[in-house]
Amino acid sequence: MGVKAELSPRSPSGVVRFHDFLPPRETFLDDVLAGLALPQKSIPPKYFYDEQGCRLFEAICELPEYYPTRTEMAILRGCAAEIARFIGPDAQLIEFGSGAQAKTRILIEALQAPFYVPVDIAGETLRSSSLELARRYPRLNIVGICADYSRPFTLPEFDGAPIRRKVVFFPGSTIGNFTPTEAVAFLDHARRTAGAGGALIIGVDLKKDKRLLDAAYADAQGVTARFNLNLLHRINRELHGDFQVERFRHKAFYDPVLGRVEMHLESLGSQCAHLAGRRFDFAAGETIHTEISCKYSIAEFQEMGRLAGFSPEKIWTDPDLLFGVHGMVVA
Ligand code: AVJ
Repeated sequence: MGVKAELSPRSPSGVVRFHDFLPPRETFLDDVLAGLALPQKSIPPKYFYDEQGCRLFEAICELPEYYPTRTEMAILRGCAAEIARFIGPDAQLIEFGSGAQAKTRILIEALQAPFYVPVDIAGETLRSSSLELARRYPRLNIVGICADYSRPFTLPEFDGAPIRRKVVFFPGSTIGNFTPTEAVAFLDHARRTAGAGGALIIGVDLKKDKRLLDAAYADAQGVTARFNLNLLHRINRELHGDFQVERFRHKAFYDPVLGRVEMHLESLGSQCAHLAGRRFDFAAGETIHTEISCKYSIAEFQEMGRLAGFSPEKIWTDPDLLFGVHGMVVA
């Protein structure tokens, strides 16, 4: 863990620095070993995002079938002034899972927010996006935190800065990767991060027609398949596993009863793979569950916010009601 000044203070006043709270590599190995030992083998979706996974996710966001990113961007653009009013002046914006920070720019521009704290597990992406943002907005102060945002990390202090409120920004419907129970616990963590007087701006994918959702998670070009299969490549690369990646296939479907998309990696035949001296057997058709993506109606999500100590105040949506951006304040 360390603090490193990557840029000296720039004119007129902005500063960029980075803090690292990276989980050790053993955490990845332990999580994969534990997940593969379960009756329904599974691996947490946060491990999708190595540098290659980040690139593939960026490509997913450009797909014609994957509506969430462009819809949320359009909502943020169209409602930027109103969102800025909701947030108010002199806010510190804390973004969980900041990635390429394209959505951030819309808010930063509208807000003139002087303090930005992106938190992301992918260190290179965090550094390059933050430095690029700093070039565009020279007065912006940025403290990039390289961390798994679902685990504890320390928020930076901005000495002598006039910060009126902390606002957690969690776009992209990443909250959908948690089960509803986990999501409430995560919202509670967001509320404690924002603190008294704080707020939350969170993007949440809405429930909708199964055909649209199935297509969004199993695109014609196979980019989502590559994103999913990259998890096995990553295990081979970083943990020296011997998965035969070409003998697995991407599987994704919306379950309207559970209100969620599930992604799996399905074994194309009976086979085994080795990792850290252990052997894992796969029957033909057996799957590794890699992701859930829960979808919520506006009312369902507002109720979850209340359970976590927020009071839901605003909802911004697109005309087709594909996606919702919620504005909530700490109750
Ligand atoms: C980044 C978690 C919001 O669930 O839609 C995209 C990830 N998975 N395509 C989602 C994802 C497959 C995405 N989130």
